[in-house]
Amino acid sequence: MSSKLQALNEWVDQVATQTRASRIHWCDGSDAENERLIAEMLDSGDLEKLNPDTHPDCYLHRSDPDDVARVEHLTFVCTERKEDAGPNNNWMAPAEAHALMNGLFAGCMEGRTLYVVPYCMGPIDSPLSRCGVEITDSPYVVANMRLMTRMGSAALTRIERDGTFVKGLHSTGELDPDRRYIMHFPEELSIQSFGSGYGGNALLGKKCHALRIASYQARTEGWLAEHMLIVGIENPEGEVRYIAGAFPSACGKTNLAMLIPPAAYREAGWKVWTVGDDICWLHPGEDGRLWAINPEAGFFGVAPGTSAKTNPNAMAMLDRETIFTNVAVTDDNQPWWEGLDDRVPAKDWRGRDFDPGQGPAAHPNSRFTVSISRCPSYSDQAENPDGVPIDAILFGGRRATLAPLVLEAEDWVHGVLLGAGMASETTAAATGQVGVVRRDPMAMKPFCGYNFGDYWAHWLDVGSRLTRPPKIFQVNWFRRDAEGRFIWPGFADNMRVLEWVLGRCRGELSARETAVGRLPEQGGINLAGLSSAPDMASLLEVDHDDWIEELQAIDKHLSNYGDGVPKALKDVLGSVQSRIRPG
Ligand code: GTP
Ligand code: SPV
Ligand code: MN
Repeated sequence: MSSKLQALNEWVDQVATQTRASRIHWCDGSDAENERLIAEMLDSGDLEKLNPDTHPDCYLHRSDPDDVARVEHLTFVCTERKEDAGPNNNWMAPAEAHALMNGLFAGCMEGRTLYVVPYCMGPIDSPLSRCGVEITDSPYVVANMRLMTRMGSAALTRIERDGTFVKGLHSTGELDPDRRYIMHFPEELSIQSFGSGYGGNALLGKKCHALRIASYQARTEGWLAEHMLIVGIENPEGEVRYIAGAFPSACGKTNLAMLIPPAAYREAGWKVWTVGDDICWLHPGEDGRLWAINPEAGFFGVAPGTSAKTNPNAMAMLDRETIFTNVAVTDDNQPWWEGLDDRVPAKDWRGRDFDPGQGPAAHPNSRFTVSISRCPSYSDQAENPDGVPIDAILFGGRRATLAPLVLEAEDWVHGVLLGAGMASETTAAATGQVGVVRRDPMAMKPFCGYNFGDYWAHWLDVGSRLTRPPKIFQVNWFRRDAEGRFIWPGFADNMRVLEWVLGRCRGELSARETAVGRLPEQGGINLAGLSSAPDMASLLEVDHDDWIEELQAIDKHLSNYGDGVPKALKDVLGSVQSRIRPG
Protein backbone atom coordinates (compact mmCIF):
# COMPACT_ATOMS: atom_id res chain seq x y z
CA MET A 1 0.00 0.00 0.00
CA SER A 2 1.26 3.48 -0.88
CA SER A 3 2.59 5.92 1.68
CA LYS A 4 -0.42 8.16 0.97
CA LEU A 5 -2.54 5.46 2.59
CA GLN A 6 -0.20 5.07 5.53
CA ALA A 7 -2.27 7.33 7.76
CA LEU A 8 -5.34 5.27 6.95
CA ASN A 9 -3.57 1.99 7.64
CA GLU A 10 -2.20 3.20 10.93
CA TRP A 11 -5.64 4.39 12.01
CA VAL A 12 -7.25 1.07 11.07
CA ASP A 13 -4.56 -0.83 13.03
CA GLN A 14 -5.00 1.40 16.04
CA VAL A 15 -8.81 1.02 16.01
CA ALA A 16 -8.54 -2.75 15.53
CA THR A 17 -6.31 -2.94 18.61
CA GLN A 18 -8.53 -0.64 20.66
CA THR A 19 -11.77 -2.42 19.77
CA ARG A 20 -10.19 -5.90 19.75
CA ALA A 21 -11.95 -6.66 16.47
CA SER A 22 -11.78 -10.34 15.56
CA ARG A 23 -11.50 -9.77 11.80
CA ILE A 24 -10.80 -6.85 9.48
CA HIS A 25 -12.47 -6.51 6.10
CA TRP A 26 -11.61 -3.74 3.62
CA CYS A 27 -14.72 -3.10 1.54
CA ASP A 28 -14.27 -2.93 -2.23
CA GLY A 29 -17.94 -2.19 -2.99
CA SER A 30 -18.24 -5.12 -5.43
CA ASP A 31 -21.42 -7.09 -6.11
CA ALA A 32 -19.73 -10.26 -4.85
CA GLU A 33 -18.87 -8.59 -1.56
CA ASN A 34 -22.42 -7.31 -1.20
CA GLU A 35 -23.87 -10.77 -1.88
CA ARG A 36 -21.65 -12.29 0.81
CA LEU A 37 -22.67 -9.64 3.32
CA ILE A 38 -26.37 -10.09 2.53
CA ALA A 39 -26.04 -13.88 2.93
CA GLU A 40 -24.39 -13.38 6.33
CA MET A 41 -27.10 -10.97 7.44
CA LEU A 42 -29.84 -13.37 6.34
CA ASP A 43 -28.12 -16.03 8.46
CA SER A 44 -27.75 -13.80 11.50
CA GLY A 45 -31.30 -12.45 11.24
CA ASP A 46 -30.12 -8.87 10.61
CA LEU A 47 -32.07 -9.05 7.35
CA GLU A 48 -35.15 -10.89 6.20
CA LYS A 49 -35.73 -11.64 2.54
CA LEU A 50 -38.88 -10.04 1.12
CA ASN A 51 -41.11 -11.67 -1.49
CA PRO A 52 -38.69 -12.49 -4.36
CA ASP A 53 -41.46 -12.55 -6.99
CA THR A 54 -42.80 -9.07 -6.28
CA HIS A 55 -39.61 -7.58 -4.73
CA PRO A 56 -36.47 -9.29 -6.05
CA ASP A 57 -33.31 -8.50 -4.07
CA CYS A 58 -35.27 -6.57 -1.44
CA TYR A 59 -34.65 -7.03 2.27
CA LEU A 60 -36.19 -5.98 5.56
CA HIS A 61 -34.17 -4.87 8.55
CA ARG A 62 -35.86 -4.49 11.92
CA SER A 63 -34.05 -2.09 14.24
CA ASP A 64 -33.95 -2.45 17.96
CA PRO A 65 -37.24 -0.79 19.04
CA ASP A 66 -35.20 1.78 21.02
CA ASP A 67 -33.12 2.68 17.99
CA VAL A 68 -35.43 3.99 15.27
CA ALA A 69 -34.47 7.64 14.70
CA ARG A 70 -31.77 10.24 15.05
CA VAL A 71 -31.01 11.19 18.65
CA GLU A 72 -30.43 14.93 18.80
CA HIS A 73 -29.92 15.03 22.56
CA LEU A 74 -27.05 12.52 22.22
CA THR A 75 -25.41 14.29 19.28
CA PHE A 76 -22.47 16.59 20.09
CA VAL A 77 -20.15 19.00 18.34
CA CYS A 78 -16.81 18.92 20.12
CA THR A 79 -14.78 22.04 19.32
CA GLU A 80 -12.05 23.44 21.56
CA ARG A 81 -14.15 26.55 22.19
CA LYS A 82 -17.77 26.08 23.21
CA GLU A 83 -18.88 29.23 21.37
CA ASP A 84 -17.67 27.75 18.07
CA ALA A 85 -20.31 25.01 18.38
CA GLY A 86 -22.91 27.59 19.37
CA PRO A 87 -26.19 27.36 21.29
CA ASN A 88 -27.62 25.32 18.39
CA ASN A 89 -25.43 22.33 19.31
CA ASN A 90 -24.76 20.16 22.31
CA TRP A 91 -21.11 20.68 23.14
CA MET A 92 -18.45 18.68 24.93
CA ALA A 93 -14.74 19.50 25.21
CA PRO A 94 -12.78 17.27 22.79
CA ALA A 95 -10.59 15.77 25.54
CA GLU A 96 -13.62 14.82 27.61
CA ALA A 97 -15.46 13.42 24.59
CA HIS A 98 -12.43 11.36 23.54
CA ALA A 99 -12.07 9.93 27.04
CA LEU A 100 -15.76 8.99 27.08
CA MET A 101 -15.69 7.44 23.61
CA ASN A 102 -12.41 5.59 24.21
CA GLY A 103 -14.08 3.91 27.16
CA LEU A 104 -17.04 2.84 25.03
CA PHE A 105 -14.98 1.61 22.07
CA ALA A 106 -12.51 -0.37 24.19
CA GLY A 107 -13.00 -4.03 23.28
CA CYS A 108 -16.41 -3.38 21.68
CA MET A 109 -15.67 -5.37 18.50
CA GLU A 110 -14.52 -8.55 20.18
CA GLY A 111 -16.01 -11.43 18.20
CA ARG A 112 -17.08 -9.03 15.46
CA THR A 113 -15.75 -8.05 12.04
CA LEU A 114 -14.37 -4.56 11.62
CA TYR A 115 -15.35 -3.23 8.19
CA VAL A 116 -13.28 -0.48 6.59
CA VAL A 117 -15.62 1.47 4.33
CA PRO A 118 -13.96 4.02 2.02
CA TYR A 119 -16.50 6.34 0.46
CA CYS A 120 -16.70 9.41 -1.73
CA MET A 121 -19.36 12.07 -1.20
CA GLY A 122 -20.11 13.48 -4.65
CA PRO A 123 -19.25 12.36 -8.19
CA ILE A 124 -16.00 10.42 -8.01
CA ASP A 125 -14.21 12.78 -10.42
CA SER A 126 -15.62 16.08 -9.14
CA PRO A 127 -13.24 18.59 -7.56
CA LEU A 128 -16.15 19.47 -5.25
CA SER A 129 -16.42 15.93 -3.80
CA ARG A 130 -14.88 14.85 -0.51
CA CYS A 131 -13.94 11.42 0.80
CA GLY A 132 -14.21 9.67 4.10
CA VAL A 133 -13.61 6.29 5.63
CA GLU A 134 -16.10 4.75 8.03
CA ILE A 135 -14.95 1.97 10.28
CA THR A 136 -18.00 0.04 11.46
CA ASP A 137 -18.91 -3.31 12.97
CA SER A 138 -22.35 -3.29 11.32
CA PRO A 139 -22.80 -5.14 8.02
CA TYR A 140 -26.17 -3.34 7.70
CA VAL A 141 -24.28 -0.04 7.71
CA VAL A 142 -21.93 -1.36 5.02
CA ALA A 143 -24.84 -2.43 2.80
CA ASN A 144 -26.53 0.95 3.25
CA MET A 145 -23.33 2.93 2.65
CA ARG A 146 -22.91 1.00 -0.59
CA LEU A 147 -26.28 2.29 -1.80
CA MET A 148 -25.98 5.79 -0.32
CA THR A 149 -22.42 6.71 -1.35
CA ARG A 150 -19.76 5.89 -3.95
CA MET A 151 -18.23 3.22 -1.76
CA GLY A 152 -15.23 0.90 -2.23
CA SER A 153 -12.20 0.73 -4.49
CA ALA A 154 -12.83 3.88 -6.53
CA ALA A 155 -13.17 5.92 -3.33
CA LEU A 156 -9.97 4.39 -1.94
CA THR A 157 -8.11 5.36 -5.11
CA ARG A 158 -9.36 8.91 -4.74
CA ILE A 159 -8.36 8.99 -1.05
CA GLU A 160 -4.89 7.94 -2.11
CA ARG A 161 -4.83 10.81 -4.61
CA ASP A 162 -6.30 13.44 -2.24
CA GLY A 163 -4.22 12.31 0.73
CA THR A 164 -7.02 13.38 3.07
CA PHE A 165 -10.28 11.94 4.32
CA VAL A 166 -12.79 12.28 7.16
CA LYS A 167 -12.35 9.58 9.81
CA GLY A 168 -15.60 8.03 11.02
CA LEU A 169 -15.62 5.38 13.71
CA HIS A 170 -18.85 3.54 14.40
CA SER A 171 -19.95 0.64 16.54
CA THR A 172 -23.45 -0.49 17.32
CA GLY A 173 -22.20 -1.38 20.79
CA GLU A 174 -25.08 -2.93 22.71
CA LEU A 175 -27.70 -0.55 21.20
CA ASP A 176 -28.20 0.75 24.70
CA PRO A 177 -29.73 4.26 24.61
CA ASP A 178 -27.84 5.04 27.81
CA ARG A 179 -24.54 4.22 26.13
CA ARG A 180 -25.16 6.06 22.86
CA TYR A 181 -23.30 9.12 21.56
CA ILE A 182 -22.83 10.70 18.17
CA MET A 183 -19.70 12.86 18.49
CA HIS A 184 -18.26 15.27 15.93
CA PHE A 185 -14.72 16.68 16.04
CA PRO A 186 -14.76 19.19 13.18
CA GLU A 187 -11.27 20.49 14.03
CA GLU A 188 -9.93 16.93 13.63
CA LEU A 189 -12.19 16.04 10.69
CA SER A 190 -13.46 13.05 12.61
CA ILE A 191 -16.68 11.47 13.83
CA GLN A 192 -17.29 8.85 16.52
CA SER A 193 -20.66 7.16 16.85
CA PHE A 194 -21.50 4.48 19.39
CA GLY A 195 -24.62 2.58 20.40
CA SER A 196 -26.97 3.08 17.44
CA GLY A 197 -27.38 1.31 14.11
CA TYR A 198 -29.95 3.70 12.70
CA GLY A 199 -29.74 6.03 9.67
CA GLY A 200 -28.22 9.39 10.41
CA ASN A 201 -26.67 8.08 13.65
CA ALA A 202 -24.77 5.31 11.90
CA LEU A 203 -24.40 6.00 8.15
CA LEU A 204 -21.64 8.48 8.89
CA GLY A 205 -21.26 9.77 5.32
CA LYS A 206 -24.72 11.30 5.50
CA LYS A 207 -25.61 13.80 8.21
CA CYS A 208 -22.39 13.48 10.26
CA HIS A 209 -19.94 14.00 7.41
CA ALA A 210 -21.87 15.64 4.55
CA LEU A 211 -23.59 18.16 6.83
CA ARG A 212 -21.99 18.63 10.27
CA ILE A 213 -18.33 18.22 9.31
CA ALA A 214 -18.79 19.56 5.77
CA SER A 215 -20.65 22.70 6.92
CA TYR A 216 -17.71 23.49 9.20
CA GLN A 217 -15.20 22.95 6.38
CA ALA A 218 -17.40 24.87 3.94
CA ARG A 219 -17.30 27.92 6.16
CA THR A 220 -13.53 28.15 6.06
CA GLU A 221 -13.43 27.33 2.34
CA GLY A 222 -16.20 29.65 1.11
CA TRP A 223 -19.04 27.27 0.21
CA LEU A 224 -22.21 25.86 1.82
CA ALA A 225 -23.19 22.33 2.89
CA GLU A 226 -26.98 22.24 3.19
CA HIS A 227 -29.94 19.98 4.05
CA MET A 228 -31.47 20.49 0.61
CA LEU A 229 -32.98 18.63 -2.31
CA ILE A 230 -31.88 19.54 -5.84
CA VAL A 231 -34.37 19.30 -8.69
CA GLY A 232 -34.29 20.30 -12.36
CA ILE A 233 -37.46 21.63 -13.98
CA GLU A 234 -37.64 21.40 -17.77
CA ASN A 235 -40.10 23.79 -19.39
CA PRO A 236 -41.93 23.15 -22.68
CA GLU A 237 -39.11 24.98 -24.53
CA GLY A 238 -36.69 22.33 -23.27
CA GLU A 239 -34.79 24.61 -20.87
CA VAL A 240 -33.86 23.07 -17.52
CA ARG A 241 -33.69 25.30 -14.42
CA TYR A 242 -32.47 23.98 -11.08
CA ILE A 243 -34.03 24.60 -7.68
CA ALA A 244 -32.57 23.70 -4.27
CA GLY A 245 -34.88 23.35 -1.29
CA ALA A 246 -34.28 23.08 2.46
CA PHE A 247 -37.17 21.46 4.35
CA PRO A 248 -36.70 19.88 7.79
CA SER A 249 -36.62 16.10 8.15
CA ALA A 250 -39.79 14.39 6.91
CA CYS A 251 -41.13 17.63 5.42
CA GLY A 252 -41.16 16.77 1.72
CA LYS A 253 -37.68 16.93 0.14
CA THR A 254 -37.70 13.43 -1.35
CA ASN A 255 -41.20 13.92 -2.71
CA LEU A 256 -40.44 17.28 -4.31
CA ALA A 257 -37.17 16.02 -5.76
CA MET A 258 -38.92 13.35 -7.82
CA LEU A 259 -42.39 14.71 -8.45
CA ILE A 260 -44.21 13.91 -11.67
CA PRO A 261 -45.97 17.04 -12.94
CA PRO A 262 -49.81 17.05 -13.12
CA ALA A 263 -51.29 15.85 -16.43
CA ALA A 264 -51.87 19.32 -17.85
CA TYR A 265 -48.18 20.15 -17.31
CA ARG A 266 -46.96 16.86 -18.75
CA GLU A 267 -49.08 17.37 -21.84
CA ALA A 268 -47.63 20.85 -22.26
CA GLY A 269 -44.11 19.37 -22.10
CA TRP A 270 -42.95 20.02 -18.53
CA LYS A 271 -40.54 17.48 -17.04
CA VAL A 272 -38.85 17.08 -13.68
CA TRP A 273 -35.30 15.76 -13.16
CA THR A 274 -33.97 14.52 -9.84
CA VAL A 275 -30.46 15.50 -8.77
CA GLY A 276 -30.67 14.95 -4.99
CA ASP A 277 -33.21 14.57 -2.20
CA ASP A 278 -31.47 15.39 1.08
CA ILE A 279 -28.05 17.04 0.94
CA CYS A 280 -26.61 19.71 -1.32
CA TRP A 281 -23.14 21.23 -1.50
CA LEU A 282 -23.27 24.71 -2.98
CA HIS A 283 -20.24 26.46 -4.47
CA PRO A 284 -20.00 29.98 -5.89
CA GLY A 285 -18.92 29.60 -9.52
CA GLU A 286 -16.69 31.81 -11.62
CA ASP A 287 -19.82 32.98 -13.43
CA GLY A 288 -21.21 34.49 -10.21
CA ARG A 289 -23.85 31.79 -9.86
CA LEU A 290 -24.24 29.12 -7.19
CA TRP A 291 -23.47 25.56 -8.35
CA ALA A 292 -24.79 22.46 -6.59
CA ILE A 293 -23.76 18.84 -6.29
CA ASN A 294 -25.53 16.05 -4.48
CA PRO A 295 -22.88 14.38 -2.32
CA GLU A 296 -25.01 11.24 -1.98
CA ALA A 297 -25.61 8.36 -4.38
CA GLY A 298 -28.83 6.98 -2.93
CA PHE A 299 -32.01 7.68 -1.03
CA PHE A 300 -32.77 6.92 2.63
CA GLY A 301 -36.39 7.91 2.21
CA VAL A 302 -39.42 8.03 4.51
CA ALA A 303 -41.72 5.08 3.68
CA PRO A 304 -45.07 6.11 5.25
CA GLY A 305 -47.14 8.22 2.90
CA THR A 306 -45.28 6.92 -0.19
CA SER A 307 -47.73 5.52 -2.74
CA ALA A 308 -48.50 5.27 -6.44
CA LYS A 309 -50.60 8.37 -6.00
CA THR A 310 -48.21 10.55 -3.98
CA ASN A 311 -44.84 9.43 -5.36
CA PRO A 312 -44.99 7.10 -8.39
CA ASN A 313 -41.28 7.61 -9.15
CA ALA A 314 -40.39 6.27 -5.71
CA MET A 315 -42.74 3.33 -6.14
CA ALA A 316 -41.03 2.47 -9.44
CA MET A 317 -37.70 2.12 -7.62
CA LEU A 318 -38.82 0.22 -4.57
CA ASP A 319 -39.73 -3.13 -6.08
CA ARG A 320 -36.12 -4.29 -6.39
CA GLU A 321 -32.64 -3.86 -4.87
CA THR A 322 -34.01 -1.98 -1.88
CA ILE A 323 -33.35 -2.31 1.84
CA PHE A 324 -36.41 -1.52 3.94
CA THR A 325 -35.98 -0.56 7.59
CA ASN A 326 -38.83 -0.90 10.11
CA VAL A 327 -41.70 -1.29 7.65
CA ALA A 328 -44.53 -3.81 8.10
CA VAL A 329 -45.08 -6.85 5.87
CA THR A 330 -48.16 -8.41 4.25
CA ASP A 331 -48.97 -12.10 4.60
CA ASP A 332 -47.06 -12.81 1.39
CA ASN A 333 -44.06 -10.92 2.73
CA GLN A 334 -44.30 -7.74 0.73
CA PRO A 335 -43.23 -4.49 2.40
CA TRP A 336 -46.11 -2.35 3.63
CA TRP A 337 -46.59 1.00 5.35
CA GLU A 338 -49.38 3.40 6.22
CA GLY A 339 -50.55 5.30 3.15
CA LEU A 340 -49.32 2.66 0.66
CA ASP A 341 -52.67 1.01 -0.13
CA ASP A 342 -55.63 -0.56 1.64
CA ARG A 343 -54.21 -4.04 2.17
CA VAL A 344 -54.01 -5.12 5.79
CA PRO A 345 -50.47 -6.00 6.91
CA ALA A 346 -49.74 -9.29 8.66
CA LYS A 347 -46.77 -8.23 10.77
CA ASP A 348 -45.82 -4.85 12.19
CA TRP A 349 -42.39 -3.23 12.17
CA ARG A 350 -41.36 -5.12 15.28
CA GLY A 351 -42.32 -8.44 13.70
CA ARG A 352 -45.43 -8.88 15.86
CA ASP A 353 -48.79 -9.95 14.44
CA PHE A 354 -50.36 -6.68 13.36
CA ASP A 355 -52.77 -5.26 15.90
CA PRO A 356 -54.06 -1.73 15.21
CA GLY A 357 -54.35 -1.27 18.96
CA GLN A 358 -50.55 -1.33 19.19
CA GLY A 359 -50.01 1.68 16.94
CA PRO A 360 -49.06 1.96 13.28
CA ALA A 361 -47.90 -1.16 11.43
CA ALA A 362 -44.84 0.56 9.96
CA HIS A 363 -42.77 2.77 12.21
CA PRO A 364 -43.54 6.44 11.34
CA ASN A 365 -39.82 6.88 10.59
CA SER A 366 -39.52 3.63 8.61
CA ARG A 367 -37.36 4.07 5.52
CA PHE A 368 -36.21 2.64 2.21
CA THR A 369 -32.60 2.64 1.02
CA VAL A 370 -32.17 2.53 -2.73
CA SER A 371 -29.59 3.66 -5.28
CA ILE A 372 -30.41 6.99 -6.95
CA SER A 373 -29.57 5.40 -10.30
CA ARG A 374 -32.85 3.47 -10.00
CA CYS A 375 -34.87 6.70 -10.00
CA PRO A 376 -36.82 7.06 -13.27
CA SER A 377 -36.36 10.85 -13.15
CA TYR A 378 -32.61 10.68 -12.38
CA SER A 379 -31.00 13.72 -14.01
CA ASP A 380 -28.27 13.25 -16.61
CA GLN A 381 -26.56 16.23 -14.96
CA ALA A 382 -26.41 14.63 -11.50
CA GLU A 383 -22.92 13.25 -12.17
CA ASN A 384 -21.66 16.49 -13.73
CA PRO A 385 -18.42 17.23 -11.84
CA ASP A 386 -19.19 20.98 -11.93
CA GLY A 387 -22.67 20.51 -10.48
CA VAL A 388 -25.80 22.30 -11.69
CA PRO A 389 -26.50 26.05 -11.51
CA ILE A 390 -29.19 27.02 -8.99
CA ASP A 391 -31.85 29.59 -9.95
CA ALA A 392 -33.99 29.43 -6.82
CA ILE A 393 -33.66 28.35 -3.20
CA LEU A 394 -36.76 27.29 -1.27
CA PHE A 395 -37.05 27.26 2.51
CA GLY A 396 -40.03 25.16 3.53
CA GLY A 397 -41.56 24.02 6.76
CA ARG A 398 -44.55 22.21 8.18
CA ARG A 399 -46.76 25.01 9.46
CA ALA A 400 -50.50 24.50 10.05
CA THR A 401 -51.02 28.26 10.20
CA LEU A 402 -49.37 31.57 9.36
CA ALA A 403 -46.85 30.64 6.67
CA PRO A 404 -48.34 31.15 3.19
CA LEU A 405 -48.04 28.65 0.33
CA VAL A 406 -45.24 30.71 -1.19
CA LEU A 407 -43.49 33.97 -0.35
CA GLU A 408 -40.62 35.54 -2.27
CA ALA A 409 -37.79 37.34 -0.48
CA GLU A 410 -36.88 40.83 -1.63
CA ASP A 411 -33.23 40.02 -1.95
CA TRP A 412 -30.55 37.66 -0.65
CA VAL A 413 -30.33 39.21 2.83
CA HIS A 414 -34.10 39.08 3.29
CA GLY A 415 -33.98 35.49 2.02
CA VAL A 416 -31.37 34.58 4.60
CA LEU A 417 -33.68 36.09 7.24
CA LEU A 418 -36.53 33.88 5.97
CA GLY A 419 -34.22 30.86 6.32
CA ALA A 420 -32.90 31.89 9.72
CA GLY A 421 -36.44 32.43 11.04
CA MET A 422 -37.84 29.17 9.69
CA ALA A 423 -39.98 27.07 12.01
CA SER A 424 -41.59 23.69 11.51
CA GLU A 425 -43.54 21.03 13.37
CA THR A 426 -41.24 18.27 14.62
CA THR A 427 -41.52 14.82 12.99
CA ALA A 428 -40.66 11.19 13.74
CA ALA A 429 -37.25 11.55 12.03
CA ALA A 430 -35.77 12.34 15.45
CA THR A 431 -36.68 10.95 18.86
CA GLY A 432 -38.85 13.21 21.01
CA GLN A 433 -42.24 14.81 20.71
CA VAL A 434 -43.84 15.02 17.26
CA GLY A 435 -45.88 17.99 16.00
CA VAL A 436 -44.31 20.72 18.13
CA VAL A 437 -43.41 23.91 16.24
CA ARG A 438 -39.74 24.73 16.71
CA ARG A 439 -37.27 27.05 14.99
CA ASP A 440 -35.26 25.08 12.48
CA PRO A 441 -33.12 27.60 10.60
CA MET A 442 -32.44 26.51 7.01
CA ALA A 443 -33.66 23.02 8.15
CA MET A 444 -30.17 22.77 9.71
CA LYS A 445 -30.96 22.89 13.45
CA PRO A 446 -29.83 19.27 13.91
CA PHE A 447 -27.07 19.42 11.30
CA CYS A 448 -25.08 22.66 11.39
CA GLY A 449 -21.58 21.87 12.68
CA TYR A 450 -20.96 25.35 14.10
CA ASN A 451 -22.56 28.41 15.67
CA PHE A 452 -25.68 29.59 13.82
CA GLY A 453 -24.61 33.23 14.25
CA ASP A 454 -21.43 32.49 12.26
CA TYR A 455 -23.44 30.37 9.84
CA TRP A 456 -25.83 33.21 8.95
CA ALA A 457 -22.86 35.56 8.54
CA HIS A 458 -21.35 32.98 6.18
CA TRP A 459 -24.58 32.80 4.17
CA LEU A 460 -24.46 36.60 3.77
CA ASP A 461 -20.80 36.42 2.79
CA VAL A 462 -21.43 33.76 0.14
CA GLY A 463 -24.34 35.82 -1.21
CA SER A 464 -22.20 38.95 -1.45
CA ARG A 465 -19.81 37.07 -3.74
CA LEU A 466 -22.58 36.11 -6.23
CA THR A 467 -23.34 38.41 -9.12
CA ARG A 468 -26.28 36.21 -10.13
CA PRO A 469 -27.59 34.89 -6.81
CA PRO A 470 -30.55 32.52 -6.76
CA LYS A 471 -33.84 34.09 -5.74
CA ILE A 472 -35.00 32.88 -2.31
CA PHE A 473 -38.55 31.76 -1.48
CA GLN A 474 -40.36 30.42 1.57
CA VAL A 475 -42.92 27.67 0.89
CA ASN A 476 -45.41 25.73 3.02
CA TRP A 477 -47.33 22.70 1.70
CA PHE A 478 -48.79 21.94 5.11
CA ARG A 479 -51.29 24.67 5.96
CA ARG A 480 -54.48 23.22 7.52
CA ASP A 481 -58.13 24.23 7.59
CA ALA A 482 -60.38 24.44 10.66
CA GLU A 483 -61.02 20.68 10.43
CA GLY A 484 -57.29 19.96 10.40
CA ARG A 485 -57.13 18.95 6.74
CA PHE A 486 -54.30 20.07 4.48
CA ILE A 487 -55.61 22.94 2.34
CA TRP A 488 -53.07 22.53 -0.46
CA PRO A 489 -53.15 19.23 -2.42
CA GLY A 490 -49.33 19.05 -2.37
CA PHE A 491 -47.15 16.37 -4.00
CA ALA A 492 -47.45 16.63 -7.83
CA ASP A 493 -49.40 19.85 -7.49
CA ASN A 494 -46.39 21.52 -5.87
CA MET A 495 -45.33 21.86 -9.52
CA ARG A 496 -47.79 24.76 -9.69
CA VAL A 497 -45.77 26.65 -7.11
CA LEU A 498 -42.49 25.78 -8.84
CA GLU A 499 -43.88 27.24 -12.07
CA TRP A 500 -44.58 30.51 -10.26
CA VAL A 501 -41.13 30.47 -8.65
CA LEU A 502 -39.41 29.99 -12.01
CA GLY A 503 -41.63 32.60 -13.65
CA ARG A 504 -40.46 35.06 -11.00
CA CYS A 505 -36.84 34.06 -11.59
CA ARG A 506 -37.25 34.79 -15.30
CA GLY A 507 -38.83 38.16 -14.47
CA GLU A 508 -41.99 37.19 -16.34
CA LEU A 509 -44.58 37.37 -13.56
CA SER A 510 -45.70 40.20 -11.37
CA ALA A 511 -46.16 39.76 -7.64
CA ARG A 512 -48.14 41.31 -4.83
CA GLU A 513 -45.90 43.30 -2.48
CA THR A 514 -46.68 42.78 1.20
CA ALA A 515 -44.92 43.85 4.36
CA VAL A 516 -43.38 40.37 4.77
CA GLY A 517 -42.44 39.65 1.15
CA ARG A 518 -43.86 39.10 -2.34
CA LEU A 519 -46.81 36.80 -2.95
CA PRO A 520 -48.56 35.56 -6.08
CA GLU A 521 -51.22 37.87 -7.48
CA GLN A 522 -54.77 36.62 -7.45
CA GLY A 523 -54.86 33.90 -10.13
CA GLY A 524 -51.05 33.85 -10.12
CA ILE A 525 -50.86 30.16 -9.25
CA ASN A 526 -52.01 28.00 -12.17
CA LEU A 527 -54.82 25.74 -10.92
CA ALA A 528 -55.78 24.24 -14.32
CA GLY A 529 -56.79 20.60 -14.08
CA LEU A 530 -57.45 20.53 -10.32
CA SER A 531 -60.75 18.82 -9.59
CA SER A 532 -61.59 21.36 -6.91
CA ALA A 533 -59.96 24.72 -6.31
CA PRO A 534 -58.20 24.94 -2.94
CA ASP A 535 -58.91 27.91 -0.70
CA MET A 536 -56.26 30.18 -2.20
CA ALA A 537 -57.33 33.12 -0.06
CA SER A 538 -56.30 31.22 3.07
CA LEU A 539 -53.16 29.82 1.44
CA LEU A 540 -51.98 33.28 0.41
CA GLU A 541 -53.21 35.29 3.37
CA VAL A 542 -50.86 37.51 5.38
CA ASP A 543 -52.47 38.06 8.77
CA HIS A 544 -50.77 41.11 10.24
CA ASP A 545 -51.51 40.34 13.88
CA ASP A 546 -50.15 36.82 13.55
CA TRP A 547 -47.10 38.08 11.70
CA ILE A 548 -46.36 40.73 14.34
CA GLU A 549 -46.16 37.92 16.88
CA GLU A 550 -44.10 35.77 14.54
CA LEU A 551 -41.58 38.54 13.88
CA GLN A 552 -41.24 39.14 17.62
CA ALA A 553 -40.60 35.43 18.09
CA ILE A 554 -37.99 35.50 15.32
CA ASP A 555 -36.33 38.51 16.96
CA LYS A 556 -36.14 36.61 20.24
CA HIS A 557 -34.86 33.49 18.49
CA LEU A 558 -32.07 35.44 16.75
CA SER A 559 -31.06 37.05 20.02
CA ASN A 560 -30.34 33.56 21.43
CA TYR A 561 -27.31 33.54 19.15
CA GLY A 562 -25.83 36.67 20.69
CA ASP A 563 -23.37 39.07 19.12
CA GLY A 564 -22.48 36.75 16.29
CA VAL A 565 -25.80 37.38 14.53
CA PRO A 566 -25.05 39.64 11.56
CA LYS A 567 -26.31 43.20 11.95
CA ALA A 568 -27.61 43.15 8.39
CA LEU A 569 -30.04 40.39 9.35
CA LYS A 570 -31.37 42.30 12.35
CA ASP A 571 -31.67 45.42 10.21
CA VAL A 572 -33.86 43.61 7.67
CA LEU A 573 -35.96 42.17 10.46
CA GLY A 574 -36.34 45.68 11.90
CA SER A 575 -37.41 47.08 8.56
CA VAL A 576 -40.01 44.32 8.03
CA GLN A 577 -41.29 44.95 11.56
CA SER A 578 -41.54 48.69 10.90
CA ARG A 579 -43.64 48.10 7.76
CA ILE A 580 -46.24 45.86 9.36
CA ARG A 581 -49.24 47.41 11.12
CA PRO A 582 -51.73 45.69 13.41
CA GLY A 583 -55.16 44.77 12.04
P1 GTP B 1 -36.01 13.34 5.37
O1 GTP B 1 -35.58 12.18 4.56
O2 GTP B 1 -36.32 13.00 6.77
O3 GTP B 1 -35.03 14.48 5.31
O4 GTP B 1 -37.44 13.82 4.80
P2 GTP B 1 -37.94 14.57 3.48
O5 GTP B 1 -37.85 16.04 3.68
O6 GTP B 1 -37.27 14.01 2.28
O7 GTP B 1 -39.51 14.23 3.45
P3 GTP B 1 -40.34 13.27 2.47
O8 GTP B 1 -40.40 13.79 1.06
O9 GTP B 1 -39.87 11.88 2.65
O10 GTP B 1 -41.80 13.43 3.08
C1 GTP B 1 -42.07 13.16 4.44
C2 GTP B 1 -43.55 12.92 4.63
O11 GTP B 1 -44.29 14.04 4.19
C3 GTP B 1 -44.06 11.72 3.83
O12 GTP B 1 -45.00 11.03 4.61
C4 GTP B 1 -44.72 12.36 2.63
O13 GTP B 1 -45.75 11.56 2.11
C5 GTP B 1 -45.25 13.67 3.21
N1 GTP B 1 -45.30 14.74 2.18
C6 GTP B 1 -44.33 15.04 1.27
N2 GTP B 1 -44.72 16.05 0.46
C7 GTP B 1 -45.96 16.40 0.85
C8 GTP B 1 -46.91 17.38 0.39
O14 GTP B 1 -46.67 18.13 -0.56
N3 GTP B 1 -48.09 17.46 1.08
C9 GTP B 1 -48.38 16.63 2.13
N4 GTP B 1 -49.54 16.76 2.72
N5 GTP B 1 -47.52 15.68 2.57
C10 GTP B 1 -46.33 15.58 1.95
C1 SPV C 1 -33.34 13.12 8.29
O1 SPV C 1 -33.69 12.84 9.44
O2 SPV C 1 -33.29 14.31 7.87
C2 SPV C 1 -33.00 12.05 7.34
C3 SPV C 1 -32.89 10.69 7.87
O3 SPV C 1 -32.78 12.32 6.18
S1 SPV C 1 -31.39 10.41 8.71
O4 SPV C 1 -30.47 9.75 7.76
O5 SPV C 1 -31.68 9.50 9.82
O6 SPV C 1 -30.81 11.65 9.14
MN1 MN D 1 -32.94 14.61 5.82
